[in-house]
Amino acid sequence: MDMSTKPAVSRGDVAIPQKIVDARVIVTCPGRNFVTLKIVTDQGVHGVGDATLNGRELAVVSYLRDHVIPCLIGRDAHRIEDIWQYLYRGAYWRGGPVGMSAIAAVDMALWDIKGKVAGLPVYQLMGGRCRDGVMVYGHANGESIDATLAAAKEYAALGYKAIRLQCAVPGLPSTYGVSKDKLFYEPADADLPTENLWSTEAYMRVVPELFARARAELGDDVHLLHDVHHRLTPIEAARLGKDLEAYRLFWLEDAVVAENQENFRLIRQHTTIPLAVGEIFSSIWDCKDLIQNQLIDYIRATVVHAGGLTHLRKIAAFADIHNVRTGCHGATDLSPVSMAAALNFDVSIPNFGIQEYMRHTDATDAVFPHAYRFEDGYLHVNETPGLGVDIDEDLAGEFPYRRAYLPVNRLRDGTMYHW
Ligand code: EZ4
Ligand code: CO
Repeated sequence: MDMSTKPAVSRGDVAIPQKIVDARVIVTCPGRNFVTLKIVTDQGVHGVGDATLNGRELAVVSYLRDHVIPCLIGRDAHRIEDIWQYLYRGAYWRGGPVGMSAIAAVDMALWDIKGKVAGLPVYQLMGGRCRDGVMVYGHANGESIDATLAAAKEYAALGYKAIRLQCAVPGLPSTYGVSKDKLFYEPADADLPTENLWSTEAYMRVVPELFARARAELGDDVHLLHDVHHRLTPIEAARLGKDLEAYRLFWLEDAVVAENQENFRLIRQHTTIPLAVGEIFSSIWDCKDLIQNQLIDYIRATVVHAGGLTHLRKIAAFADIHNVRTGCHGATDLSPVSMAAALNFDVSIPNFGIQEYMRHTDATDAVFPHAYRFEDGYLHVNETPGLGVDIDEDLAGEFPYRRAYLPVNRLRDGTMYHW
Protein backbone atom coordinates (compact mmCIF):
# COMPACT_ATOMS: atom_id res chain seq x y z
CA MET A 1 0.00 0.00 0.00
CA ASP A 2 1.37 3.39 -0.92
CA MET A 3 1.04 5.61 2.10
CA SER A 4 3.82 7.98 0.98
CA THR A 5 3.51 11.57 2.04
CA LYS A 6 4.29 14.90 0.48
CA PRO A 7 6.41 17.52 2.22
CA ALA A 8 4.75 19.87 4.70
CA VAL A 9 2.33 22.45 3.35
CA SER A 10 3.76 25.69 4.68
CA ARG A 11 6.61 27.59 3.07
CA GLY A 12 7.27 30.43 5.41
CA ASP A 13 4.18 32.63 5.31
CA VAL A 14 2.92 31.23 2.00
CA ALA A 15 0.19 28.59 2.28
CA ILE A 16 0.41 26.15 -0.59
CA PRO A 17 -3.06 24.95 -1.57
CA GLN A 18 -3.78 21.36 -2.49
CA LYS A 19 -6.03 22.00 -5.46
CA ILE A 20 -8.56 19.25 -6.09
CA VAL A 21 -8.09 18.09 -9.68
CA ASP A 22 -9.99 14.82 -9.68
CA ALA A 23 -12.65 13.05 -7.65
CA ARG A 24 -14.22 9.70 -8.49
CA VAL A 25 -16.64 7.24 -6.96
CA ILE A 26 -15.66 3.59 -6.79
CA VAL A 27 -18.37 0.98 -6.25
CA THR A 28 -17.21 -2.50 -5.33
CA CYS A 29 -18.73 -5.67 -3.90
CA PRO A 30 -16.08 -7.86 -2.27
CA GLY A 31 -18.82 -9.89 -0.53
CA ARG A 32 -20.98 -6.82 0.12
CA ASN A 33 -21.34 -3.41 -1.54
CA PHE A 34 -19.13 -0.45 -0.67
CA VAL A 35 -19.11 3.05 -2.13
CA THR A 36 -15.81 4.93 -1.87
CA LEU A 37 -14.89 8.46 -2.88
CA LYS A 38 -11.32 9.15 -3.94
CA ILE A 39 -10.14 12.77 -4.17
CA VAL A 40 -6.84 13.66 -5.89
CA THR A 41 -4.96 16.97 -5.66
CA ASP A 42 -2.70 18.75 -8.14
CA GLN A 43 0.26 17.76 -6.00
CA GLY A 44 -0.48 14.08 -6.41
CA VAL A 45 -1.90 13.50 -2.93
CA HIS A 46 -5.08 11.47 -2.69
CA GLY A 47 -7.59 10.81 0.07
CA VAL A 48 -10.38 8.26 0.46
CA GLY A 49 -13.81 8.52 2.07
CA ASP A 50 -16.56 5.96 2.69
CA ALA A 51 -20.04 6.73 1.28
CA THR A 52 -21.74 3.37 1.83
CA LEU A 53 -25.46 3.48 2.69
CA ASN A 54 -26.60 -0.11 3.04
CA GLY A 55 -29.38 -1.01 0.61
CA ARG A 56 -29.50 2.49 -0.94
CA GLU A 57 -25.92 2.68 -2.26
CA LEU A 58 -26.54 4.07 -5.73
CA ALA A 59 -28.50 7.06 -4.43
CA VAL A 60 -25.31 8.27 -2.74
CA VAL A 61 -23.26 7.47 -5.86
CA SER A 62 -25.52 9.75 -7.89
CA TYR A 63 -25.55 12.45 -5.21
CA LEU A 64 -21.74 12.49 -5.32
CA ARG A 65 -21.22 12.09 -9.07
CA ASP A 66 -24.00 14.33 -10.27
CA HIS A 67 -24.12 17.01 -7.59
CA VAL A 68 -21.03 17.10 -5.34
CA ILE A 69 -17.99 16.31 -7.48
CA PRO A 70 -18.61 19.13 -9.99
CA CYS A 71 -18.46 21.58 -7.05
CA LEU A 72 -15.21 20.13 -5.69
CA ILE A 73 -12.94 20.47 -8.69
CA GLY A 74 -10.57 23.41 -8.30
CA ARG A 75 -11.15 23.88 -4.56
CA ASP A 76 -8.37 23.85 -1.95
CA ALA A 77 -8.51 20.46 -0.22
CA HIS A 78 -7.14 22.05 2.94
CA ARG A 79 -10.35 24.01 3.54
CA ILE A 80 -12.21 21.15 5.19
CA GLU A 81 -14.65 23.12 7.32
CA ASP A 82 -15.42 25.56 4.52
CA ILE A 83 -16.11 22.76 2.03
CA TRP A 84 -18.30 21.04 4.64
CA GLN A 85 -20.35 24.22 5.10
CA TYR A 86 -20.48 24.78 1.34
CA LEU A 87 -21.96 21.33 0.75
CA TYR A 88 -24.31 21.40 3.77
CA ARG A 89 -25.62 24.96 3.60
CA GLY A 90 -25.20 25.22 -0.12
CA ALA A 91 -27.57 22.37 -0.90
CA TYR A 92 -30.49 24.20 0.76
CA TRP A 93 -31.96 20.69 1.36
CA ARG A 94 -30.09 19.83 4.53
CA GLY A 95 -29.45 16.57 6.31
CA GLY A 96 -30.80 13.12 5.54
CA PRO A 97 -28.83 9.89 5.17
CA VAL A 98 -28.06 10.25 1.44
CA GLY A 99 -26.76 13.80 1.55
CA MET A 100 -24.93 13.40 4.85
CA SER A 101 -23.20 10.18 3.73
CA ALA A 102 -22.01 12.00 0.62
CA ILE A 103 -20.69 14.94 2.68
CA ALA A 104 -19.09 12.44 5.06
CA ALA A 105 -17.15 10.84 2.22
CA VAL A 106 -15.80 14.20 1.08
CA ASP A 107 -14.90 15.11 4.66
CA MET A 108 -13.05 11.85 5.35
CA ALA A 109 -11.09 12.13 2.11
CA LEU A 110 -10.06 15.71 2.92
CA TRP A 111 -8.86 14.79 6.42
CA ASP A 112 -6.94 11.90 4.84
CA ILE A 113 -5.25 14.33 2.44
CA LYS A 114 -4.44 16.83 5.20
CA GLY A 115 -2.87 14.10 7.31
CA LYS A 116 -0.76 12.86 4.43
CA VAL A 117 0.43 16.38 3.64
CA ALA A 118 1.24 17.04 7.30
CA GLY A 119 2.92 13.65 7.66
CA LEU A 120 0.68 12.87 10.65
CA PRO A 121 -2.13 10.44 11.43
CA VAL A 122 -5.47 12.26 11.45
CA TYR A 123 -5.95 11.81 15.21
CA GLN A 124 -2.91 14.03 15.74
CA LEU A 125 -4.58 16.81 13.77
CA MET A 126 -7.68 16.47 15.98
CA GLY A 127 -5.83 17.08 19.23
CA GLY A 128 -3.83 13.90 19.73
CA ARG A 129 -4.44 10.81 21.77
CA CYS A 130 -6.73 10.63 24.79
CA ARG A 131 -6.21 6.88 25.22
CA ASP A 132 -3.98 4.00 24.18
CA GLY A 133 -6.52 1.70 22.56
CA VAL A 134 -10.16 1.60 21.47
CA MET A 135 -12.32 -0.86 23.37
CA VAL A 136 -14.57 -2.70 20.93
CA TYR A 137 -17.54 -4.98 21.28
CA GLY A 138 -17.96 -8.14 19.26
CA HIS A 139 -21.21 -9.60 17.99
CA ALA A 140 -21.90 -13.05 19.48
CA ASN A 141 -25.00 -14.74 18.10
CA GLY A 142 -26.58 -18.14 17.78
CA GLU A 143 -29.68 -20.18 17.01
CA SER A 144 -30.11 -20.95 20.73
CA ILE A 145 -28.98 -19.58 24.10
CA ASP A 146 -26.37 -22.34 24.28
CA ALA A 147 -25.00 -21.51 20.84
CA THR A 148 -24.94 -17.78 21.64
CA LEU A 149 -23.04 -18.35 24.87
CA ALA A 150 -20.59 -20.65 23.07
CA ALA A 151 -19.97 -17.85 20.54
CA ALA A 152 -19.54 -15.36 23.40
CA LYS A 153 -16.93 -17.62 25.00
CA GLU A 154 -15.01 -17.62 21.73
CA TYR A 155 -14.98 -13.81 21.74
CA ALA A 156 -13.83 -13.80 25.36
CA ALA A 157 -11.03 -16.20 24.44
CA LEU A 158 -9.94 -13.77 21.71
CA GLY A 159 -9.57 -11.10 24.39
CA TYR A 160 -12.81 -9.15 23.86
CA LYS A 161 -13.75 -7.07 26.91
CA ALA A 162 -17.26 -6.38 25.62
CA ILE A 163 -19.65 -8.70 23.79
CA ARG A 164 -23.09 -8.09 22.32
CA LEU A 165 -25.43 -11.07 22.62
CA GLN A 166 -28.17 -11.77 20.09
CA CYS A 167 -29.99 -15.11 20.02
CA ALA A 168 -32.74 -16.50 17.84
CA VAL A 169 -36.27 -15.95 19.11
CA PRO A 170 -37.98 -19.35 19.54
CA GLY A 171 -40.84 -19.76 17.08
CA LEU A 172 -39.58 -17.18 14.57
CA PRO A 173 -37.99 -18.42 11.32
CA SER A 174 -35.21 -15.81 11.54
CA THR A 175 -34.05 -13.15 13.99
CA TYR A 176 -32.15 -9.86 13.65
CA GLY A 177 -28.47 -10.36 14.38
CA VAL A 178 -28.41 -14.13 14.06
CA SER A 179 -26.19 -15.18 11.21
CA LYS A 180 -26.03 -18.25 9.01
CA ASP A 181 -22.31 -17.61 8.67
CA LYS A 182 -20.58 -18.04 12.00
CA LEU A 183 -17.84 -15.45 11.44
CA PHE A 184 -19.64 -12.69 9.55
CA TYR A 185 -23.05 -11.07 9.88
CA GLU A 186 -24.52 -9.26 6.89
CA PRO A 187 -28.25 -8.47 6.93
CA ALA A 188 -28.44 -7.08 3.36
CA ASP A 189 -28.85 -10.57 1.99
CA ALA A 190 -31.04 -10.53 -1.11
CA ASP A 191 -31.79 -9.01 -4.51
CA LEU A 192 -35.20 -8.03 -3.17
CA PRO A 193 -36.01 -7.55 0.54
CA THR A 194 -36.34 -10.77 2.53
CA GLU A 195 -39.57 -10.89 4.57
CA ASN A 196 -38.99 -11.54 8.27
CA LEU A 197 -41.53 -12.24 11.03
CA TRP A 198 -41.66 -10.58 14.43
CA SER A 199 -43.22 -11.34 17.81
CA THR A 200 -42.55 -8.93 20.68
CA GLU A 201 -44.01 -11.39 23.19
CA ALA A 202 -41.66 -14.23 22.21
CA TYR A 203 -38.69 -11.85 22.09
CA MET A 204 -39.39 -10.38 25.53
CA ARG A 205 -39.41 -13.90 26.99
CA VAL A 206 -36.09 -15.11 25.62
CA VAL A 207 -33.84 -12.07 26.17
CA PRO A 208 -33.90 -12.03 30.00
CA GLU A 209 -33.24 -15.76 29.99
CA LEU A 210 -30.26 -15.24 27.67
CA PHE A 211 -28.72 -12.63 29.97
CA ALA A 212 -29.39 -14.55 33.17
CA ARG A 213 -27.45 -17.48 31.72
CA ALA A 214 -24.80 -15.17 30.26
CA ARG A 215 -23.96 -13.55 33.61
CA ALA A 216 -23.88 -16.95 35.32
CA GLU A 217 -21.60 -18.51 32.69
CA LEU A 218 -19.46 -15.58 31.50
CA GLY A 219 -18.90 -13.96 34.90
CA ASP A 220 -19.04 -10.34 36.03
CA ASP A 221 -15.93 -8.99 34.32
CA VAL A 222 -17.09 -8.93 30.72
CA HIS A 223 -19.27 -6.08 29.41
CA LEU A 224 -22.52 -7.40 27.94
CA LEU A 225 -24.60 -5.52 25.38
CA HIS A 226 -27.83 -6.10 23.46
CA ASP A 227 -29.42 -4.57 20.33
CA VAL A 228 -33.23 -4.30 20.20
CA HIS A 229 -32.99 -2.84 16.69
CA HIS A 230 -35.77 -0.29 17.24
CA ARG A 231 -38.51 -2.86 17.79
CA LEU A 232 -40.19 -2.06 21.11
CA THR A 233 -42.65 0.56 22.24
CA PRO A 234 -41.38 2.80 25.06
CA ILE A 235 -43.28 0.91 27.76
CA GLU A 236 -42.12 -2.46 26.41
CA ALA A 237 -38.55 -1.19 26.40
CA ALA A 238 -39.01 -0.03 30.00
CA ARG A 239 -40.22 -3.53 30.92
CA LEU A 240 -37.24 -5.16 29.21
CA GLY A 241 -34.85 -2.73 30.87
CA LYS A 242 -36.22 -3.63 34.30
CA ASP A 243 -36.04 -7.35 33.50
CA LEU A 244 -32.37 -6.97 32.53
CA GLU A 245 -31.23 -4.66 35.33
CA ALA A 246 -29.85 -7.43 37.53
CA TYR A 247 -27.44 -8.49 34.77
CA ARG A 248 -25.77 -5.06 34.59
CA LEU A 249 -25.66 -4.55 30.83
CA PHE A 250 -23.19 -2.07 29.37
CA TRP A 251 -26.08 -0.83 27.24
CA LEU A 252 -29.41 -1.56 25.61
CA GLU A 253 -29.11 -0.48 21.97
CA ASP A 254 -31.87 1.09 19.85
CA ALA A 255 -34.64 0.15 22.28
CA VAL A 256 -37.34 2.05 20.34
CA VAL A 257 -37.71 3.82 17.01
CA ALA A 258 -35.41 6.79 17.02
CA GLU A 259 -37.53 9.39 15.25
CA ASN A 260 -39.40 10.52 18.36
CA GLN A 261 -36.84 11.65 20.88
CA GLU A 262 -39.46 11.98 23.65
CA ASN A 263 -39.88 8.18 23.60
CA PHE A 264 -36.71 7.83 25.59
CA ARG A 265 -38.01 9.90 28.48
CA LEU A 266 -40.59 7.23 29.23
CA ILE A 267 -37.98 4.45 29.27
CA ARG A 268 -35.76 6.55 31.55
CA GLN A 269 -38.58 7.00 34.06
CA HIS A 270 -38.67 3.26 34.67
CA THR A 271 -35.22 1.77 34.41
CA THR A 272 -31.54 2.43 35.09
CA ILE A 273 -30.35 0.30 32.18
CA PRO A 274 -27.89 2.42 30.12
CA LEU A 275 -29.37 3.43 26.76
CA ALA A 276 -27.62 3.78 23.40
CA VAL A 277 -29.08 5.01 20.13
CA GLY A 278 -28.09 6.72 16.92
CA GLU A 279 -26.69 4.41 14.25
CA ILE A 280 -29.27 5.77 11.79
CA PHE A 281 -28.81 9.43 12.76
CA SER A 282 -27.56 11.85 10.11
CA SER A 283 -26.77 14.92 12.15
CA ILE A 284 -26.77 16.59 15.54
CA TRP A 285 -30.37 17.63 14.91
CA ASP A 286 -31.43 13.98 15.26
CA CYS A 287 -29.94 13.72 18.76
CA LYS A 288 -29.80 17.23 20.20
CA ASP A 289 -32.78 16.73 22.54
CA LEU A 290 -31.70 13.22 23.56
CA ILE A 291 -28.30 14.54 24.55
CA GLN A 292 -29.21 17.80 26.20
CA ASN A 293 -31.96 16.15 28.26
CA GLN A 294 -29.62 13.28 29.12
CA LEU A 295 -32.13 10.71 27.90
CA ILE A 296 -29.36 8.46 26.60
CA ASP A 297 -25.95 7.37 27.83
CA TYR A 298 -24.24 6.58 24.51
CA ILE A 299 -24.58 8.24 21.13
CA ARG A 300 -24.02 5.83 18.23
CA ALA A 301 -23.81 8.27 15.31
CA THR A 302 -21.08 7.31 12.86
CA VAL A 303 -18.55 9.07 10.76
CA VAL A 304 -20.06 7.83 7.48
CA HIS A 305 -23.74 8.49 8.10
CA ALA A 306 -23.43 11.66 10.18
CA GLY A 307 -21.42 14.02 8.02
CA GLY A 308 -17.86 12.85 8.53
CA LEU A 309 -15.26 13.65 11.16
CA THR A 310 -16.01 17.37 11.08
CA HIS A 311 -19.64 16.91 12.12
CA LEU A 312 -19.19 13.87 14.36
CA ARG A 313 -16.66 15.80 16.41
CA LYS A 314 -19.28 18.48 17.03
CA ILE A 315 -21.80 15.86 18.15
CA ALA A 316 -19.19 14.35 20.48
CA ALA A 317 -18.27 17.72 21.96
CA PHE A 318 -21.94 18.50 22.61
CA ALA A 319 -22.39 15.05 24.15
CA ASP A 320 -19.32 15.51 26.33
CA ILE A 321 -20.70 18.51 28.18
CA HIS A 322 -23.88 16.52 28.88
CA ASN A 323 -22.02 13.48 30.18
CA VAL A 324 -22.98 11.31 27.21
CA ARG A 325 -20.31 9.06 25.73
CA THR A 326 -19.83 7.72 22.20
CA GLY A 327 -20.42 4.20 20.93
CA CYS A 328 -20.08 4.44 17.16
CA HIS A 329 -21.83 2.01 14.87
CA GLY A 330 -19.33 -0.37 13.27
CA ALA A 331 -21.20 -3.13 11.44
CA THR A 332 -19.83 -4.65 8.23
CA ASP A 333 -21.54 -2.04 6.05
CA LEU A 334 -19.07 0.49 7.45
CA SER A 335 -16.05 -0.06 5.22
CA PRO A 336 -12.47 -0.20 6.50
CA VAL A 337 -12.25 3.45 5.43
CA SER A 338 -14.97 4.32 7.96
CA MET A 339 -13.38 2.08 10.57
CA ALA A 340 -10.01 3.81 10.15
CA ALA A 341 -11.69 7.22 10.43
CA ALA A 342 -13.69 6.05 13.46
CA LEU A 343 -10.54 4.87 15.24
CA ASN A 344 -8.77 8.19 14.64
CA PHE A 345 -11.87 9.87 16.09
CA ASP A 346 -12.22 7.42 19.00
CA VAL A 347 -8.68 7.93 20.31
CA SER A 348 -8.86 11.71 20.08
CA ILE A 349 -12.05 12.59 21.97
CA PRO A 350 -12.37 12.75 25.78
CA ASN A 351 -15.82 11.09 26.01
CA PHE A 352 -15.24 7.89 24.07
CA GLY A 353 -17.29 4.97 25.37
CA ILE A 354 -16.93 1.94 23.11
CA GLN A 355 -16.69 1.10 19.40
CA GLU A 356 -18.71 -1.56 17.59
CA TYR A 357 -16.49 -3.86 15.55
CA MET A 358 -17.58 -6.54 13.12
CA ARG A 359 -14.89 -8.29 11.15
CA HIS A 360 -14.79 -7.80 7.40
CA THR A 361 -14.18 -10.66 4.99
CA ASP A 362 -10.68 -11.29 3.62
CA ALA A 363 -11.81 -9.97 0.22
CA THR A 364 -12.93 -6.68 1.79
CA ASP A 365 -9.69 -6.36 3.73
CA ALA A 366 -7.74 -6.94 0.49
CA VAL A 367 -9.67 -4.24 -1.41
CA PHE A 368 -9.13 -1.77 1.47
CA PRO A 369 -5.54 -2.22 2.73
CA HIS A 370 -5.37 -0.77 6.22
CA ALA A 371 -3.04 -0.51 9.15
CA TYR A 372 -5.31 -0.69 12.19
CA ARG A 373 -5.22 -3.90 14.18
CA PHE A 374 -7.08 -5.78 16.91
CA GLU A 375 -5.29 -6.91 20.04
CA ASP A 376 -6.66 -8.15 23.35
CA GLY A 377 -10.06 -6.49 23.07
CA TYR A 378 -8.82 -3.19 21.67
CA LEU A 379 -8.42 -1.80 18.17
CA HIS A 380 -5.33 0.27 17.56
CA VAL A 381 -4.81 3.04 15.03
CA ASN A 382 -1.53 3.03 13.24
CA GLU A 383 0.90 5.92 12.96
CA THR A 384 0.45 6.04 9.18
CA PRO A 385 -0.09 9.63 7.95
CA GLY A 386 -3.72 10.33 7.04
CA LEU A 387 -6.44 7.84 7.91
CA GLY A 388 -4.17 4.82 7.42
CA VAL A 389 -6.36 3.11 4.83
CA ASP A 390 -6.53 2.98 1.03
CA ILE A 391 -8.46 1.36 -1.81
CA ASP A 392 -6.92 -1.01 -4.34
CA GLU A 393 -8.85 0.18 -7.39
CA ASP A 394 -7.77 -2.69 -9.66
CA LEU A 395 -8.89 -5.28 -7.16
CA ALA A 396 -12.09 -3.32 -6.45
CA GLY A 397 -12.85 -3.52 -10.18
CA GLU A 398 -12.98 -7.31 -9.97
CA PHE A 399 -16.06 -7.15 -7.69
CA PRO A 400 -18.98 -5.51 -9.52
CA TYR A 401 -21.97 -4.05 -7.66
CA ARG A 402 -24.74 -6.49 -6.77
CA ARG A 403 -28.09 -5.11 -5.66
CA ALA A 404 -28.74 -6.10 -2.05
CA TYR A 405 -31.53 -4.98 0.25
CA LEU A 406 -31.92 -5.03 4.00
CA PRO A 407 -34.89 -7.23 5.07
CA VAL A 408 -38.36 -6.01 5.94
CA ASN A 409 -40.31 -7.19 8.96
CA ARG A 410 -43.97 -8.13 9.48
CA LEU A 411 -46.10 -9.19 12.43
CA ARG A 412 -47.80 -12.60 12.23
CA ASP A 413 -50.99 -11.00 10.90
CA GLY A 414 -49.09 -9.40 8.04
CA THR A 415 -48.73 -5.88 9.45
CA MET A 416 -45.57 -4.09 8.32
CA TYR A 417 -43.30 -3.63 11.30
CA HIS A 418 -39.87 -2.09 12.03
CA TRP A 419 -36.96 -4.20 10.80
O1 EZ4 B 1 -28.58 -3.44 11.10
O2 EZ4 B 1 -25.58 -1.95 9.93
O3 EZ4 B 1 -25.54 -2.43 15.47
N1 EZ4 B 1 -25.58 -2.82 14.35
C1 EZ4 B 1 -26.68 -2.88 13.58
C2 EZ4 B 1 -26.44 -3.28 12.17
C3 EZ4 B 1 -27.44 -2.66 11.20
C4 EZ4 B 1 -26.80 -2.60 9.83
C5 EZ4 B 1 -27.71 -1.89 8.85
O4 EZ4 B 1 -27.06 -1.68 7.65
O5 EZ4 B 1 -27.78 -2.62 14.04
O6 EZ4 B 1 -26.42 -4.67 12.06
CO1 CO C 1 -27.58 -1.68 16.05
